[in-house]
Amino acid sequence: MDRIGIIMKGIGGFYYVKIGEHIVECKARGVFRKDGIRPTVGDRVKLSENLDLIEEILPRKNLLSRPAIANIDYIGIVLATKNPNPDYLLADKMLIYSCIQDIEPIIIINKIDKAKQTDIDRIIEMYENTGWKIFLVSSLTGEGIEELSHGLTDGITTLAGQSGVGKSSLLNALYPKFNLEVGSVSQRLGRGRHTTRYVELLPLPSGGMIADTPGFSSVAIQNIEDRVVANCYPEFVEYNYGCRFGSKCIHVREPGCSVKENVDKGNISRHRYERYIKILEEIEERGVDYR
Ligand SMILES: Nc1nc2c(ncn2[C@@H]2O[C@H](COP(=O)(O)OP(=O)(O)OP(=O)(O)O)[C@@H](O)[C@H]2O)c(=O)[nH]1
Ligand SMILES: [Mg+2]
Ligand SMILES: [Zn+2]
Repeated sequence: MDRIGIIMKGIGGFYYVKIGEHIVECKARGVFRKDGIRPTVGDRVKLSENLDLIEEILPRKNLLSRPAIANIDYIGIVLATKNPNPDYLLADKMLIYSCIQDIEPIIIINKIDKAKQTDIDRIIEMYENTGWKIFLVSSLTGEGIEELSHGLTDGITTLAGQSGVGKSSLLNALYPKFNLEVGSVSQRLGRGRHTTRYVELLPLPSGGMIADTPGFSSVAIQNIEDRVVANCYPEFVEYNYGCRFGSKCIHVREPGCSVKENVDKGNISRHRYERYIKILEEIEERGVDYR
C-alpha cells in the first residue's frame, strides 16, 4: 500500500491521514518537535511501514497560519450580501494575501436569497473585470451550489471571510454529509459567533478537498513593496502598458497614469481603487494584520 497521504485533521496529538480512500490514525515522530516542524493539515506526509507514524513531511507549496493549513491551491473569499454586510476592505486584503501566497482566489457571494438583484450587481461590478471566478450562491436555498461544486474539482480549497458569512453552511450545502456546526448570527451584533474551532480537510464529491476554517481568517501583509500590491490587481495590470511609467507605475501620484484614467472612465471600480490607496497607506503605516 502507498505510504504517502494528506493530513486531513489533527486532534490531541493524533493525525488523520488520507491515503487513497482510507483514513488512518497516526502519531508524529518525536523528531518533528525537536526540529520545530509541526505536521499541519494539508501536509503531504510519508508514513511508517505499519502506517501508525508520520515519518516525513514533504515540501510545502505554502503555509498559512491562524489557522495553520498547508498546500492551499484556492481560497474562496466568501462575502454575504447582508447580515453581516460585506466587508470589502477585508475581502481586498484577503485577495492581496492570496496573491502573495500564490493561491488562486474564487469569489463566493453567499446569502443571495436575502438580496435584491441591485445589491448583488453592486458586488459583481467591483470584481467582474478582475478575471477571478465569481459564484452566486445561497447555502439556505441551494441556489448556485451545484455550479460552485463543479468549480471545485481539484486541489485544496479553503474558505475565508468574516464570521457569519456562511462558510460552514456552504460546506454543508456542498456536501450535506459534513454536518458541521453552524452558528446563529447574533441579531444585536449582526455577526456570527466563531463556531468553527479547528481545521479539517473534507473530501468533496466533485474531486477537490475543502477546509473549514475557524471564523475570522487572518491576513498579515507586511514589508511588501507597493508594486507587488499593485500587481495583485489584475484589472490594473490590464492597463499598465498605458501608464507613462509602465509596470513601475503604482497608480497613485504618477503623471500619465492609465489606471487612474480608466477609473475615471468607469472601466475600473472606483471603490476597489480607493480601497487600494487605503491599503497602501495602511501597509506603509503599520502593516496589515488581523488576529
Ligand atoms: N439567509 C441565509 N442565511 C444563511 C445562508 N448561509 C448561512 N446562513 C446563516 O448565517 C449564519 C452563519 O452561518 P455559518 O455557516 O455559521 O457562518 P460561518 O462563516 O461559518 O461563521 P464562523 O464559523 O463564525 O466563521 C447561520 O445562521 C446560517 O444559517 C444563506 O445562504 N442565506
Ligand atoms: Mg463556521
Ligand atoms: Zn499607473
